[in-house]
Amino acid sequence: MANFETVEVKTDLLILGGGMAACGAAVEAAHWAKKNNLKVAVVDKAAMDRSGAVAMGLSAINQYVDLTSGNNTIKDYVDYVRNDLMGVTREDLVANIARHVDSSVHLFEKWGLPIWKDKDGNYVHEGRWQLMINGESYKVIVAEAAKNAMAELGDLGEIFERVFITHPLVDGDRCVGAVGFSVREEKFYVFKARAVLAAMGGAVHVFKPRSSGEGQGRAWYPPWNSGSSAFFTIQAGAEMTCQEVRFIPVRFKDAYGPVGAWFLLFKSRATNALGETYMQTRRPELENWAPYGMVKPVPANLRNWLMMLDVMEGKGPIYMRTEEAIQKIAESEGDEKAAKKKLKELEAEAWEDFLDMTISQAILWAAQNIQPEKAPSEIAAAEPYFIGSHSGASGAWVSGPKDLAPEGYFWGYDNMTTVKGLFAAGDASGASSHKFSSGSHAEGRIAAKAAINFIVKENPPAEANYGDLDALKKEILQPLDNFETNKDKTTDPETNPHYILPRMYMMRLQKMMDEYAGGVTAQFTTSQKNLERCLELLGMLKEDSKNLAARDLHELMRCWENVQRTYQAEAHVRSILFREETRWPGYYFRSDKPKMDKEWEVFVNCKYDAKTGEWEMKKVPIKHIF
Ligand code: SFD
Ligand code: AMP
Repeated sequence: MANFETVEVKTDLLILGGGMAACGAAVEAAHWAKKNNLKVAVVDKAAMDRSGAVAMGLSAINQYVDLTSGNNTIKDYVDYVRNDLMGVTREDLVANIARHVDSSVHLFEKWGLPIWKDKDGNYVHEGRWQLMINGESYKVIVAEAAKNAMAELGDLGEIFERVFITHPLVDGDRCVGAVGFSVREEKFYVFKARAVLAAMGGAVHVFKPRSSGEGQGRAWYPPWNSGSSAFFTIQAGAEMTCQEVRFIPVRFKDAYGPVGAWFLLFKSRATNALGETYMQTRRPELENWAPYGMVKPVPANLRNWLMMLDVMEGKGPIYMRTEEAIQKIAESEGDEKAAKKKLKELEAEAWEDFLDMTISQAILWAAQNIQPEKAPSEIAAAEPYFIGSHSGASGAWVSGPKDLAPEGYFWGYDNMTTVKGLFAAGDASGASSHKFSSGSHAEGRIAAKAAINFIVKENPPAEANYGDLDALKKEILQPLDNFETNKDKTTDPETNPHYILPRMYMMRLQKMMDEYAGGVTAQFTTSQKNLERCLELLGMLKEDSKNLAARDLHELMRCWENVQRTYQAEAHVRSILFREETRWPGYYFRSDKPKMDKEWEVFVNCKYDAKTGEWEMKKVPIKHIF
C-alpha cells in the first residue's frame, strides 16, 4: 500500500467503461466537447479494442428500426419491447433510442463493419429488427472510431485502459468523480469531473453458473462485467429500477452459442426429446399470462417458461432442430444441384454464426462430432444475468427526453440519473430493454450529448468536496494488506481463517443466490421465506467482505468485482421480495405468489443510503406515451 502512487486526473466529462455505450459516448462527447473547449476522459478496466460483451464479436445487430423504409415506426418498436417485458418498460426511453439507433448502425458500416447484403444490395435481416453481420471485429471497429474521435480532442481528451473503477465521488447531491486503481501498476486513481457517465456494463457470476471447475469462467455473459455500473450508481445514491428483471437466455448448451439466427433466420423448431414442439403443445399455458401471453412474438421469458415446463416434466433434453431447418431450406431450392449448393452455404453460415461471437460453441460442435446439417444440438436455459440492454431491464432510473417523457419522467437532461451530474447508458440504465449493441451505442451518444449540455448550462464548479480520499484509498487497497498481514499464519495460502480469497467469496455468493434466489439448482424458483433467508446470508457475506484478501493487483480487482456483485445481488433479492407476484415466469417464479397481478403492473424502484446502509423500496407507476 505504501508503494501506491495516487494519480489525480481532472476532467470535465468522465466516461466510465469502454464498451458499446462508452464508445458511442466518446464519439459524441468528443464532438461537443471540442465545440465547447471541454475535457473528456474515458476509463476502461480492459483494452477497449476487445472489452465488454462484444469482445469476441457478434453475428447480428439486434436493433435496427429501419425507419426510412417506412415498414416500421417507433411505436412498433416500443410495442415490441413493452410486450416482451410483460408491460414493464419506459416507453419514452425506448422511443428515444429507437429514433437514433439507425444512425449508429450506419456509422458502424461507414467505419468498416461488414453487414450482410442480398443480391439487390439491401441489408439481410435475421428477423424484423435484427441484421446479420460478419462481426468478429465489431468491437475493434467501434473502439477504433471512439479512439479516433478522442484523438481529435488533442490535449483535452484522455483514455485510460486497464484502470478498474470502484467507487463514485459524491459531494452533496452531485456526482463529482470516481476512484479506481490500475490493474497493471501500483497506482490509485482519483478522477475529478464535472459530470460522470456510468457505462460499465451489467453483471455475471452473481448466480452459480451451470459450468463448474475449470469451465467456470464460461458463461453466456462476459465474465469481466461484474456489476460495476450497478454498484457505482447504487453507492452514489441513485434510484435504481427493474432490479428484479434478470435475463435468462436460452442458448446452445454448455458453450452458450446464440439461438436468434436459428429461430429467426433459419426458422428452426426447438423440440423436447420426444420430438414435441413445446411452443405448440404448451400453447394453452400462455393464456395464464394474458394479455402478454397472447402477443407476437411470444415474450422471451414465456418462451423460456414453456421449455422449462417440459424440462420439469422430465421431457428433456431439449434440442434445436438444426438438421431439419437446414434440410428444409435447401430442399426449397427446387432442383437437386441448387439444393446441394444451398446446403453448403447454410453449413458455412451456421458455423460462422458461432465463430463470429461464441467461438467455444464451434469448438464444442467439433468436439462432440456435431454436424448441424445432420444432427440436432441441445439447448438449455442459462443462469441469470443482469443486462438491462438485452431482454432484462435492470439499471439506474434515468430522465427521459423532454419532448417524449411523461410527467415525472423528465428532470432536465436525457439519461441523467436521480443524482445530479451522474448519467447512465447501455446496461447501466434501466427499464429500456432491447437496445442491444447498436441501441447501447446510440444511448451512449444521447447520454454524452446531454452530459456535455449539463456542463455547459449548469456550469458546475470544477472543485468540489471529494471526501476523505486517503480513507477511501485505504479501504480499496485493504485486501492487499489483509493478505500480507496474515499470509504466514498458515502453510497453504488458500486455507487461512484470517481472510477470504475472492474466488471463495464468489462461490459463497453464488451458492446463496442459486439456492435461495431462484438459480439453476432451484429451477429458477424462489419465495418470500427463501428470499428473506438469502438476505440474512447476504448480510453476513457483506460483513466478511472486510476480510477479502488479494495476493496481487489482479486479485484486488477480483475482490472488488465480488463486492460489486454483492450489491447487485442485494438489489435483486430485495426487488423480487418487494414485488408480490410472478410477472416473468421463465426468468424467475415466486412459488408463494404464482400469478401475475394487475396491481403490480408498476416499476419497482429502490435506493440505497450509503451512510446508513438502508434500502428504500417503492412502486412507480408506468406511464404510456403511445
Ligand atoms: O444475440 C469497466 N448482445 C448482442 N447485441 C447485438 O446487437 N447483437 C447480438 O448478436 C448480441 N448477442 C450478444 C450480446 C451480449 C452478449 C453478452 C452475448 C451475445 C454473449 C448485447 C450487447 O453486447 C450489449 O447490449 C452491449 O454490449 C451493451 O453495451 P454496454 O456498453 O452497456 O456494455 P459492454 O459493451 O459490455 O461494455 C462494458 C464496458 O465496461 C468496462 N468495465 N471499466 C472500468 N471499471 C470497471 N469497474 C468496469 N467494469 C466493466 C468493460 O471493460 C467494458 O469496456 S446475442 O447472442 O444476444
Ligand atoms: P438471441 O440470439 O436469442 O439473443 O436472439 C437474437 C434476437 O432475436 C433478439 O432480438 C431476440 O429477442 C430475438 N429472438 C430470439 N429467439 C426468438 C424467437 N424464438 N422469437 C422471436 N424473437 C427471437
